[in-house]
Amino acid sequence: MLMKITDARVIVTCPGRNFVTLKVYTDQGIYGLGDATLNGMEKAVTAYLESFCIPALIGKDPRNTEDIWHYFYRGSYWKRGSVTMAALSAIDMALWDIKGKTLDTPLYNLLGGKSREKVMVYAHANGKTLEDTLEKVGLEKEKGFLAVRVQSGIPGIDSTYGVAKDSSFYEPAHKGLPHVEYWDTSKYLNFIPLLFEKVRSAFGDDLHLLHDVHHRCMPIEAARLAKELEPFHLFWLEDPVSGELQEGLRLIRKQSSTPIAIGEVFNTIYDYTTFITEQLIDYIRMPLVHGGGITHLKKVADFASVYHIHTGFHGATDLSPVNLAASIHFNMAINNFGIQEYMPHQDIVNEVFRINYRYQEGFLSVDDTPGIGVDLDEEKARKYPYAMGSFPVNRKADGTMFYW
Ligand code: EZ4
Ligand code: CO
Repeated sequence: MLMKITDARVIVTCPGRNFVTLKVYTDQGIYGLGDATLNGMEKAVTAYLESFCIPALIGKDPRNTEDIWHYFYRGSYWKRGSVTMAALSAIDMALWDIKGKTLDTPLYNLLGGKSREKVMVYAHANGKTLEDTLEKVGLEKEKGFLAVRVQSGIPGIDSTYGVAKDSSFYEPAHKGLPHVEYWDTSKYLNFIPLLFEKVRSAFGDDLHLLHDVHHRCMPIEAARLAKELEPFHLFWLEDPVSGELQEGLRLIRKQSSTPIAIGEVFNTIYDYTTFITEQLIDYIRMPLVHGGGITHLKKVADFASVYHIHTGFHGATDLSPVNLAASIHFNMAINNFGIQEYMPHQDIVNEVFRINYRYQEGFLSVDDTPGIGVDLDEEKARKYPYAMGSFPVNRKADGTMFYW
């Protein structure tokens, strides 16, 4: 049998926030969906898909997921990079979706079947003050979560990334151009160990606790933090330093046994080689949607497993339900799954996307719909046109630009 890609389209919709979805059509009447959402850079990914990838896809056999991946990766002179890899991720996801639908089987079956029935997820607790944060952790625990990421406003710092002013939902980007936020690492470092001491003593030893530093420390500061948090047994400390300096993790590692997760902004295995081969981290954060899709992440996860490193994919609400469903399939299948980040999308998002997963008592599971199993209602999607949004930028009190 022959099978051919006949067309593909990019659908950009903004039910509360922007999502970019690639829809790939075949001559067999089957189509596949892939997530290409890159927060703040949605139009850049769309332009690359529309100006090059889609015309290059037409006529190819969608079943050749491996060759098509390499056509866009090796075949491209300008390799790697968030924008091009998000586009390639969407292509890859859509083709695996088609493969599952063609073979009438859910994606996890194509990746080795089930290693588990459901995947453990972590929730988010963000409070403006220590007391507020303690209360938020309690609320997540009541919803059955076994793992909670704890972020808090810091005394003396006006606004803290990841801690929403309006706490009804989590949205790191703002409409329009970047806001400026001011940052003070020493205030942060003085406060966080106290926060975790309180959370641990309030909720006991069983609850898994996570924390995201958002790349805000120098290696030696991160080493101090990891060491001071050691008594509170974190599940992980995320992005303690800016991840492009892989050698920086050696300093942290020498000082502390606090597990480290890194890489939500990475996009290929080459961002991880020192981390993995020197066992400098414990969890891979790079998600399917930004790390080259299923084809590439399967290789990264397998490589990591040799070094006893687990997955812990990024899963904030600025990644679409297509990515989340694909991630659950992937997590069900691989042996070295660790944890999956989970924030429920707002209801209007789940009106645009028809989802096939559900949350129950600390875990997510997917049903047996073939392929990835998520669909997109294009008529509803059209009701929510693109709206520009961007991340805040960070400056120190004296005005110096600071990292992400
Ligand atoms: O900054 O989803 O671990 N989660 C995070 C998120 C990310 C945003 C990026 O778009 O760090 O808040
Ligand atoms: Co993060």
